[in-house]
Amino acid sequence: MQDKIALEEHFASPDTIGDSKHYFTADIWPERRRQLLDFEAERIERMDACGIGYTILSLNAPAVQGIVDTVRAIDVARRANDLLAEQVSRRPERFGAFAALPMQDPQAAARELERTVSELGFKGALVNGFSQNGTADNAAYYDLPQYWPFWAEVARLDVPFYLHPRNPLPSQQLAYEGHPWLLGPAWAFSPETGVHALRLIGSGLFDAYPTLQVILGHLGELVQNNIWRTSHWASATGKNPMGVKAKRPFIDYFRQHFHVTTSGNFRTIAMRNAIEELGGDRVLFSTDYPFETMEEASAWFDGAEIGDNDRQKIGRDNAKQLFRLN
Ligand code: GRE
Ligand code: ZN
Repeated sequence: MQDKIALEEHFASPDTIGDSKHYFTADIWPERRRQLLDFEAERIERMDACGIGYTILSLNAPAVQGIVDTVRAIDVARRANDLLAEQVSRRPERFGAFAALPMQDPQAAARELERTVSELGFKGALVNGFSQNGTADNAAYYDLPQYWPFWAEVARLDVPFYLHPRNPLPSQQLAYEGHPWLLGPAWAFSPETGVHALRLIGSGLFDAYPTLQVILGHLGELVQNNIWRTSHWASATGKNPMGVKAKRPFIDYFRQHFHVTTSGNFRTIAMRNAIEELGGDRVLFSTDYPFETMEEASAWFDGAEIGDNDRQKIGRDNAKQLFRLN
């Protein structure tokens, strides 16, 4: 398929490039490093070769979310966003931008979102899970009350919020001890991100801000796979006596406030499941470059056994609509 749009496509700034290194062996890292820092050369070549017309770029992970010093988090986010804005302005027909946000300070995050969306034309934000706030062993999740004014700003600006994975903190990795291969994309990214998404739902956030739209990568970060059971037990209308605040069944919020992308999960059964669960309007193509290859993502997607109407929507039209692209 030509002219696909991809939404989870990463770059790194000089401040954040080191965060991606440990995922790769020493022989592979120099190539990934080069690809993360590149905008105009290899990235465009590969997009052309793979039929990807437009990508919305975002910073690597955990990057800003892993910076304990709030002043530095604000500074690194701003510099990364300015670097990205400069690159996008050179090729606005090929690149759009998601803002990195210093969520350690909700007011600063709201201001940076306003700046990047209103002044720089960014399409929304991509945030790498909870933020380490003040001390390294502190995780701030965005359902907490101090974030609600931030969400009001997201709703006011009317842009999507992409909740991207990061690993749980070392103090929360008991189940992974002795099995470091379970961390990162192999497993830990998805339950960590899925729990965060469910916290947003359960907090009643979407009752307060009924227009908010959240994007999850990797075909739904396991939320999709368990949504009936979660909804069955956790909803206020269900069996759970533990004080969930959300008024309606979880599955309703999942269907009305979430989109999922194919980033890093090139599995037709899982994509079909997403189409059935959320509808073909809420599934969007992405690759997760350079952690995955555009070639594998595109070859899989272009040939996947889904209807051609769904392929057009997932490959391009849904993104055009969600981000109001021409
Ligand atoms: C990502 O950010 O998407 C990512 C990493 C590290 C490994 C794989 C991956 O940050 O998809
Ligand atoms: Zn990613």
